[in-house]
Amino acid sequence: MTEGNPQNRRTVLKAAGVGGTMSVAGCLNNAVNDDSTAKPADNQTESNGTSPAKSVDTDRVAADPTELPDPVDWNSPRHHEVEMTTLEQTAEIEPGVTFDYMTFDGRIPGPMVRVRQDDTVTVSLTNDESNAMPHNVDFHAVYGPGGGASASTVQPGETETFKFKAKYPGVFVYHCAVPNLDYHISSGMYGAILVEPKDGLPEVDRELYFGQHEIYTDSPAGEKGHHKFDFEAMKSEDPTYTCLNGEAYAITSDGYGPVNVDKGERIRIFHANGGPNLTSSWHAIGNVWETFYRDGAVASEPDHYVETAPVVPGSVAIAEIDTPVPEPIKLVDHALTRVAREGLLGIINVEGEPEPEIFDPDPA
Ligand SMILES: [Cu+2]
Repeated sequence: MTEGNPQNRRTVLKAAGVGGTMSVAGCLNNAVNDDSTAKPADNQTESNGTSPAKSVDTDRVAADPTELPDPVDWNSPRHHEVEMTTLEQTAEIEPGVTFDYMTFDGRIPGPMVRVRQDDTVTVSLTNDESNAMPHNVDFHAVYGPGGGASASTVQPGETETFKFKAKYPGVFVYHCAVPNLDYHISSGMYGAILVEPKDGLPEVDRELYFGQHEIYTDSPAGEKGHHKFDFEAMKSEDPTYTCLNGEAYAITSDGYGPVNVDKGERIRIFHANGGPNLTSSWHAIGNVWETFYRDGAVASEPDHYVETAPVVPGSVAIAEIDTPVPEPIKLVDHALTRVAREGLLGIINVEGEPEPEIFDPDPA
């Protein structure tokens, strides 16, 4: 835990310009020079003895939001073999800030598992031999002890297996559920499983898969060096970073780049909230959830034209949006401090010709 005045935990900050047209988030560690976003007194970096940054095991933990399985195209029950490997790896939350992550298959959120209702699934969970801790996986799509957690608890260098039948449709979180499960989830161990209803989901032009979770460290956001996990901050539910896909501002031009789409596409977005603790007030700046499945409950009728929707920890929401005008759509948690100061932002960049009948930035 950071020593000294807790008010100083996050003195290195940058506003993300969430309301502007052009501005997107920058690295939090640039904020010390950003006079427009902080009072002078707030512009002092607390020196708390953050350790030097570690060498990284991987250049990236942020999952590519365009990588998810294709829609179900089969009409009778199938069997699936799902193999996942848990990895404990040091990587950067943002440039110059390292953290000891834990992941499924080296990415956050972990890979989406996609099946059809009444399919069967054999899950083989391998705990990489380089790891130090036991891990397991609890699928919220499973009827069974711990959602498979007890059957999949696995020591480093070993593999454990269980099988289940996906009896009910929806999209659900999976996560590590060892006794320190909040620590493991906050370090990155969560993902989503989509159980499509027997009649499938409506066709869309594109699907994207994001995950939100919060990271609790012993140093202020943006302070360069190695950030150790901070159990006291977690117990206070006071995160240092709140991330989309595991890293600060990963899916923006300051990270790995936005997702580019063509004007007119209809897009389905899966938003997994791993938590472990904070509800997301999920919102798209410059757009609206045209169709919204609360908690990913696809067997229920969706809502329409929802501006901001709660996505509680341990759930995955589904939204479908239309893209009638070119613009950067900003995916945020409308608890906007998390956007301005904790790293949470993703951009969908809609490309195409202007549509002044719908939006005219400069009317005559
Ligand atoms: Cu774990």
